[in-house]
Amino acid sequence: MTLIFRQLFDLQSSTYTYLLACSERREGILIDSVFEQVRRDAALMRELDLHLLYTMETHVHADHVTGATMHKRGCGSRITVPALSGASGADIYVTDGQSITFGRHRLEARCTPGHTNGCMPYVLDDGTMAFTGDCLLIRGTGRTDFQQGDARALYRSVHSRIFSLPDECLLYPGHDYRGLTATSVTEEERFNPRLGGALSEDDFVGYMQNLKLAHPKQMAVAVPANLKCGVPEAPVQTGEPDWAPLNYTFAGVWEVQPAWLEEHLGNVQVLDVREPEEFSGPLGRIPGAMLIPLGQLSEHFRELDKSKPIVAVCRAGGRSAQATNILRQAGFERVANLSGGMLRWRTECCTVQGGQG
Ligand SMILES: N[C@@H](CCC(=O)N[C@@H](CS)C(=O)NCC(=O)O)C(=O)O
Ligand SMILES: [Fe+2]
Repeated sequence: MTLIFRQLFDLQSSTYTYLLACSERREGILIDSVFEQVRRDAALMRELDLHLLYTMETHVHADHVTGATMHKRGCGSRITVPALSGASGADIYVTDGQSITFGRHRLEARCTPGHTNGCMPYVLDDGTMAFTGDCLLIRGTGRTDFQQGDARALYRSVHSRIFSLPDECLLYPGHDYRGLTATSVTEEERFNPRLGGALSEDDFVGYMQNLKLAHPKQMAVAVPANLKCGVPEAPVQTGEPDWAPLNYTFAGVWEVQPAWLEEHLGNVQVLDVREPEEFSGPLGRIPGAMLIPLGQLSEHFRELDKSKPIVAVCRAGGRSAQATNILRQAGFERVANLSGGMLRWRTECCTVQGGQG
């Protein structure tokens, strides 16, 4: 029973989202999802063949909007928030000591007020990993100057609820502003410059009173939205393409399936980006496909019909994925990659022009 674990990053807010899942039952959870990354994270869940059971918030974030509601709308996941967070619209209001189970694994909630009242790190059942949210960062801590921030409470929370975990327990923070990814209990106990080593509660209060950080840029939008679990103010313009049932991959490519393309060959422009000898070679080609080898694509944009969506194809779907990136950068909006290229096209018995058997 292996734990599937991914640390995902949102560059805009320096937020970490954690995916944890049970390899046997294929059930997973996301801790601190980000609104702008919902499409990416949903793609990863799909590619790993995982069912999202819960999105879990460590607290009401001030710097980004949670993706909880959008995930719920997309796949029916249930929203958990800390009971003391003040957020409404969740499915589960988590209290101290409560367990959240996914497959054969379990996370236990640990209440740690200080950054906000409702801060709730989660500890994995075997004590090897904890997700600290903004309570404890790597060689740092969450700020205590807004929401219900309280430096004394935070010092006590970290010492009693985090430093009491096993020494080797790996700690995964809600953010890191330097690109660091993980730390451990013993490391932070010894080296945290705000509250580790011999530093006292009064030392910590003095440190925090003089942090003088600018407020997060998104705060005015993020806090009210997160108090409603990330329900968007206005109907969301998702930017989802509507000309075909496209699939977004974790690699960042929009893909179309062979069966759809075969039925809609007349409505799109099929662009084959293989070399000429492949185009006339044994794999054959898609009826009506236009040949522009990938290396020459940027010199031939004018030959493409802007009024029709473009589906790019190659042998196995790699070069054509790159072609879709090039076309998007050049301003073509309705562009997709043929999933699996000619190899899959043939496996699925779609119509081939030329080629062998
Ligand atoms: N500059 C960041 C703000 C960063 C920030 O305030 N982060 C909060 C987390 S919600 C924090 O507690 N930071 C502690 C620190 O940076 O020491 C932004 O605009 O989003
Ligand atoms: Fe925060």
